[in-house]
Amino acid sequence: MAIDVLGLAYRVSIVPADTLDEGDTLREQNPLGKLPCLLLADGTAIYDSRVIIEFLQELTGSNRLVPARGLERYQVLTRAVLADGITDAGLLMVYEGRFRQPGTFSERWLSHQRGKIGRALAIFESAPPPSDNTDIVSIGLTCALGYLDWRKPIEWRDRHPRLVAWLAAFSAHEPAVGRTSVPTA
Ligand SMILES: N[C@@H](CCC(=O)N[C@@H](CS)C(=O)NCC(=O)O)C(=O)O
Repeated sequence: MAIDVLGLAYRVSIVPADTLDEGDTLREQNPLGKLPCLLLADGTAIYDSRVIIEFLQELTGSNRLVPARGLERYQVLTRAVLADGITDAGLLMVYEGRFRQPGTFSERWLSHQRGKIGRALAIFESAPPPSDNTDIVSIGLTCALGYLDWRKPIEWRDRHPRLVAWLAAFSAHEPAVGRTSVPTA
């Protein structure tokens, strides 16, 4: 989404990778085997998504997604970490189902992750970001809510009406959301 927002889509090719495939070149590019990973023409690999966003922003000479300096920069980065934490906890819940045999899931672990998601969602529900501004927070929150909708580690819509409205409003404001969302059907 950041690539799209910064007008760099024409310079970047999206290459699918399989994080579970030991033979996928992803593990040579990012030893952690995680996506996203930005590969430059000279072979330099840049990860994770926050670092990629900072790099792309510097490339375009803008401060559009992350403020350049001052307390505002660290407040925005902290909110972005809170949004990403929802995705990270959701991923760990999904992986619990994916990597363990049925019947061996740890309810304590799932509940631990659910707590992180619930607390972070409560903060955003009480103070959603402006829906008419695209930055690293609104991008991260859109990805987090999109991930919850996609993989469904928890149901979030019933208890977060302001976030439901925020996501609809932000998606209407920022065309990159529609262009980068998971295809349905
Ligand atoms: N904080 C990282 C999270 C990256 C991440 O966890 N990506 C998942 C996407 S499926 C992944 O690659 N998981 C594979 C794994 O953890 O082995 C970022 O924002 O780039």
